[in-house]
Amino acid sequence: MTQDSLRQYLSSTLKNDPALVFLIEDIAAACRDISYRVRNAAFAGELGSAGSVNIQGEAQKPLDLIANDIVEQSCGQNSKLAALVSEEIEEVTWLKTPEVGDYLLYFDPLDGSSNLDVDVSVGTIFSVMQVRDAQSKDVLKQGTEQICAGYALYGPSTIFVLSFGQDVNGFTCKSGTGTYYLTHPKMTVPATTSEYAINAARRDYWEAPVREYIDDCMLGVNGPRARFMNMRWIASMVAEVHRILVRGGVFLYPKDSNNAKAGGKLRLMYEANPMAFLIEAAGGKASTGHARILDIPPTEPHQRVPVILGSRDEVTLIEEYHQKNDAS
Ligand code: AHM
Ligand code: MG
Repeated sequence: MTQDSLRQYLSSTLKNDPALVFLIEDIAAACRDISYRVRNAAFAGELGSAGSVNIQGEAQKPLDLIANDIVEQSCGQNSKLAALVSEEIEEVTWLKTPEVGDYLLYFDPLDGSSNLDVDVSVGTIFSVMQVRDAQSKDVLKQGTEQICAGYALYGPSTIFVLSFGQDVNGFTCKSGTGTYYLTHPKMTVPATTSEYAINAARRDYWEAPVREYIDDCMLGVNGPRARFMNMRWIASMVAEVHRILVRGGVFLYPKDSNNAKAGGKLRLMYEANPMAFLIEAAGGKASTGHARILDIPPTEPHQRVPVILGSRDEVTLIEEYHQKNDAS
């Protein structure tokens, strides 16, 4: 079987936009380097904690910071990249005076990094938007403005998944050569599913509609779902979204009484937006429980939001639990 390389795919898909081709290639190259650093971290003394906290108040791992630097260095020379918004850096990094058409790159350098020490899959998530007003240093654009989003998953293989809003395509990095080949063309999310993912340890914090939905799932064949509902929790959103793009499912990180003050757990600009963009492009749905994630007006670069995404009918059903609760 002949597979296109990422380079071939990008140059045929983005014929008129060489600067975007360069940017995606730089991101993909950064992900290859991060993958290498993750796989070799134990030899370099790069596991464990860095002893610092990020803007979210979360302990940083050495690899969070290393991954951030790798993306910055790999993409920072792109003449059309105006700014970087990273989970690990409080301030927006402006690289130039913004001009119309310049790119803005939002990224989570190492999602799921609490899994590093236990050797469970982690990844890099990214989103690209474009400057619309010259001279305006504005990175707070809603998710519908994304022109491209994707992630790299560092699991048994390193896979780079990408969408410009139509198809979602996955490219596996071939060990030895480091070339990415199109191995997962046109990934789609089935409309229905019997699999959900949530951190059930937080049950006492959940709002009523989430608790009712999960309780109904757990009742299995004897409950309102009338079937066995399988459960998964990896604690790396990037790995959960990949599973959903491969075999369907639903992922929830809802607002609850413990994270409500912050607005939720996951970050809008570099976690929820890019994943919502990919899931919608693959035929799925992404919601807060009340509204479409891509329609959320951002208020700050590190804003957190509730996230419910995956198979379309299942997300709609969870929204109905919220509507019923609102009406009662
Ligand atoms: P991170 O970006 O600091 O790794 O945090 C985000 C991660 C998600 O990947 C995952 O879904 C969630 O946090 C796991 O949370 P929990 O610790 O409640 O299982
Ligand atoms: Mg993350």
